[in-house]
Amino acid sequence: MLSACAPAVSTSRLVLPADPRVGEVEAARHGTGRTRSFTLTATPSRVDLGGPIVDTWTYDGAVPGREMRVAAGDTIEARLVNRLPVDTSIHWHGLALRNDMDGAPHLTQPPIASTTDFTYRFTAATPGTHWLHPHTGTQLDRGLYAPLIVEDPADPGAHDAEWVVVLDDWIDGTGTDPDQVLADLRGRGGHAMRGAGGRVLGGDVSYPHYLINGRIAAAPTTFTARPGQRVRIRFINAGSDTAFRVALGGHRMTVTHTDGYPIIPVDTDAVLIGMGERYDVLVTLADGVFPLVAVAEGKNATALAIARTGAGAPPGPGSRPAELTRVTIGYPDLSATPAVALPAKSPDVVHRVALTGAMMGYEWGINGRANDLDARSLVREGQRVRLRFVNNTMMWHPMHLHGHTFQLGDSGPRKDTAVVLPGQSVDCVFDADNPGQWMIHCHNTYHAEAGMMAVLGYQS
Ligand SMILES: [Cu+2]
Repeated sequence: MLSACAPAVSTSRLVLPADPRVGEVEAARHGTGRTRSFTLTATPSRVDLGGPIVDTWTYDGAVPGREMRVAAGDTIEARLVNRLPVDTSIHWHGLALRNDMDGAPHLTQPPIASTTDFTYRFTAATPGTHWLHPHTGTQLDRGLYAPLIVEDPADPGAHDAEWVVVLDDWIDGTGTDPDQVLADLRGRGGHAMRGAGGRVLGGDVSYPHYLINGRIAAAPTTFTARPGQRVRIRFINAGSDTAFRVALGGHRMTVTHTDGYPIIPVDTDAVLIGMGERYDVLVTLADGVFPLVAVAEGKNATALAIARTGAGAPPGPGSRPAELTRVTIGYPDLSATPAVALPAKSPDVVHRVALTGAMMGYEWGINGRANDLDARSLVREGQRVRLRFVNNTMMWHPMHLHGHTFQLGDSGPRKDTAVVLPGQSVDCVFDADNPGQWMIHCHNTYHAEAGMMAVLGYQS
């Protein structure tokens, strides 16, 4: 069963992050020649979520962290200053970047120790709605995340304004912290909320707060525009254990991008977003005040933001627009545009990636192995690869591959994070064009930390 993963590493050479080939591929990326410099300080902070005051960890005191926005081809030079009491790192989620800057400790770089700093430097070649977050322990479930928007000069820009909407589930500083949450899940075998609310996409953790752009529903942020303006909304699910169903009251949405890549546009009333996923939509705003609602699936709670183009009282924190229960698009409704669809080709290598979990205890794994960075699915540069995620557990998993944007099946959307439902399988197809060692993992922070991590390894 594991034959695809079994070839002995000793008989072939792994292309490691320091391999000259990594630098050669980087040099071949089309760059603008422009360098954009940033400094991020990961630091303990006291944050107001719109009522609740929490002690947490942030980038530069803000939740979400300050948006990083560059043009495709710019070189990002980002100095991370670690003022946390522990190691950290930054992963640039969605970018196909050089392997040694991917931010996966122990795989692509040493951990960045407390009171030290590290400068990331890489070409941001992949346009789209991306984001950044630590790849260390449960840190993502604190306040350490920020949007990373890579603008596409080739994008027609058929919109008047942009609204970046970051979704999150929040527990840190409310009498517990994510490390304690993980310890509690392990202590009681986890899965307390599985199937809660009758939703397939429930979670393991009951959060006290759900946020849009760092605010609870009782104190929402407001996006202001003029009636008739066309707005590009960039949704990012930065949650750790929550799928969100989003809708804008009084509006339909046209979905244009999945995980940063263009799709053939599809109209919908609502969009379901797993952890790590991004969707871009276009809406033409009507005249008035409208709730943008994110339902935490299976958790009987919502997050809220307001779109205002005219007069009126803002909708209340319990708003549940009718659009939430109308049409919700799913993967079968989506196709990559011809420009980014993969040309037809039979795979050179197929890897079966079984998602596994023990019946007892809070243990997750890939192909039965927990957090095993030596459990590599091996590929060679130039190969067409098919990863077949097979979910043998009772829980859903948003599976993320670093360094690549795969296509779902032979004609689906391009993505880097794909929801795999219990008992189902999902085929992720890509060309191996970014040599190095890359994480494959569940984007449920607690599943990943409890073992659902493995590696896609290039060999030469
Ligand atoms: Cu999972």
